[in-house]
Amino acid sequence: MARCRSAAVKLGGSLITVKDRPYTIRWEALREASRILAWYASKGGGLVVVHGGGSFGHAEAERLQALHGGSLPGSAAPRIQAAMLRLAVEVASALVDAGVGATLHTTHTLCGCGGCEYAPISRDYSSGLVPVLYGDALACGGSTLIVSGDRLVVEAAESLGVECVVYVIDKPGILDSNGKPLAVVRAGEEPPLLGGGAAPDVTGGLRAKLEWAYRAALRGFEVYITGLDGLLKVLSGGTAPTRIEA
Ligand code: IP8
Repeated sequence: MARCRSAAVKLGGSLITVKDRPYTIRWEALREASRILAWYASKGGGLVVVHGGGSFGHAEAERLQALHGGSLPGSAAPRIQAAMLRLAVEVASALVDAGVGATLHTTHTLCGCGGCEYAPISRDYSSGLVPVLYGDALACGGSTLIVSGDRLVVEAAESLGVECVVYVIDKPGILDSNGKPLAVVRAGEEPPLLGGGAAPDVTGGLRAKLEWAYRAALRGFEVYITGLDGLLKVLSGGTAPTRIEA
């Protein structure tokens, strides 16, 4: 386990949910991810897990946005929070069932309108537990702020001082124009296939993820955007497509 002795792992909403079917979990993918993370933690790897909104938070936010003429008033936050909490409980439970000492933190109580507080996460991480947090929503003034898990995973990595940031998605990496995963993408490059899918995504999809990945690489983390096979390779000390370089 030479390369990543500690890692912040973002389980993408596209990986753990069926993004175009509201409130539907991809159980096989979630259980497989949980097994890999349990193996890593059992080998002594320090770990924080963040997950995305998929067909829970994104679908709910999009539905409420349509209801309110394109914007999200502060009164929309509770329903999005409830949707995310449902998913978060399932993710944390799957991790615990696989043997991970997962401890769930509700993002909307850790975060304020100006930023998030990572001390409770550091406390649990220092005790050998695996903090779990997730993309979420909170009421700020008169509107709802969506906090992306892609951002949280970078901030959590910084505050815990882990070595690697791994974004796990439902593809084997960032794809080239032939649909093959690119081995490396350098910060600022514009890969060809970033187009969003038909499923709702209120935080900017793959393009926004890549921007956060670039920031993490520029701040000195070893960063990957990869699939479940890639996650296993990276956490085993190897490398996998797509490595994001500064
Ligand atoms: O899927 C978004 O988190 P992400 C969470 O990590 C919500 O961007 C509430 C849509």
